[in-house]
Amino acid sequence: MPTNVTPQYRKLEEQYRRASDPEERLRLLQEMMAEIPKHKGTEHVRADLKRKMSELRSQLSVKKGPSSRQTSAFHIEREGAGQVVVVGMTNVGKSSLVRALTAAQPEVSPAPFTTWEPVPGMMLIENVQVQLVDTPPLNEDYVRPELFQLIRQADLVALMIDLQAFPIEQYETSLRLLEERKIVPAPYQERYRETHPDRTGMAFIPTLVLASKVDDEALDEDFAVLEELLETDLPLLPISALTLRHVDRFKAQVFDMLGIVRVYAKPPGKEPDFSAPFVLYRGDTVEVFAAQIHRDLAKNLKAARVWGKGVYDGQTVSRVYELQDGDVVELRT
Ligand SMILES: Nc1nc2c(ncn2[C@@H]2O[C@H](COP(=O)(O)OP(=O)(O)OP(=O)(O)O)[C@@H](O)[C@H]2O)c(=O)[nH]1
Ligand SMILES: [Mg+2]
Repeated sequence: MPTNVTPQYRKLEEQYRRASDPEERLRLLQEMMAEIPKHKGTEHVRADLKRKMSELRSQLSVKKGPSSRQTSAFHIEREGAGQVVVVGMTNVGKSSLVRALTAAQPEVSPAPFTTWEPVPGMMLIENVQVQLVDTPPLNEDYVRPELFQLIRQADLVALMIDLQAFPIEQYETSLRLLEERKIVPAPYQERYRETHPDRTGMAFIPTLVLASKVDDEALDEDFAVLEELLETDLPLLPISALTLRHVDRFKAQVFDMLGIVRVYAKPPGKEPDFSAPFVLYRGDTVEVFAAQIHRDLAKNLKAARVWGKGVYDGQTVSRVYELQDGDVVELRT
């Protein structure tokens, strides 16, 4: 454990050790993750927390499978390299975006309150599948509490505002409604810490802001004005589900914020299969990669050779070497 963690982190870690309920454990891990400072020295701990979280998430989703008859439409099984939920007020274009970027077909309509239940789809980013989830709108009156549960467990929130309909107001309202349900974008964690000493049950989720319906160049100008006016620490990106403008920027941002690292396995004497990346996360080591292929492989691992950005071709590295996106790895046992 690093020596530079806060007392709050130690408290959470203690609670985590004593907790036996998987949902409680997952919540505590999320809080620990939110609490831990983000720098090089804590990368390993964060990678470890992430791994524990994803183990628990898969445990929970197995438990909630058909056998236990949990059929809530709001429980979306995570798939792919990360779960991104598209969140926002009605009519901003959430369903249109999920329709445009995945094979899912949620209903789209100019009438408000079209979507009632979340709909997941898979979005391809280069050669990695990421889950994109359409959700029912936020609103002032009533929102199913399960929606907030879904958002809390997501890896990333894409908060959508409509460039053609009071985007600043929509941004402020959406953030307020989320905060009322104890969900705060990750970059605001520090500020929140100062104003709210008691952070029990809070979730700090990585968030980006999508200004929708930026269909053509004329609207690019409106977007530039919004960029000037909107006071936010969150990444703000334009997008159009209609003309697909700026979709690549959105995908690149998602890739970056999920911290995805693609690694290719090279069987000795053979070429790697570049169409089948192993998905790891920033800070993951050779050891983590080996464990993903097979548990025993990690145990018996002696060394590895790596071809990639941070090394010379075929350089021998130890099991704690941190892999980078695009690395090709040959494991030696
Ligand atoms: N011009 C333009 N219109 C869009 C775009 N995306 C969505 N729309 C329109 O906006 C309206 C609302 O779209 P939806 O995708 O249903 O919006 P939503 O956010 O899912 O709405 P709710 O389900 O009510 O929350 C529809 O009439 C869409 O055709 C876009 O990129 N450009
Ligand atoms: Mg919708």
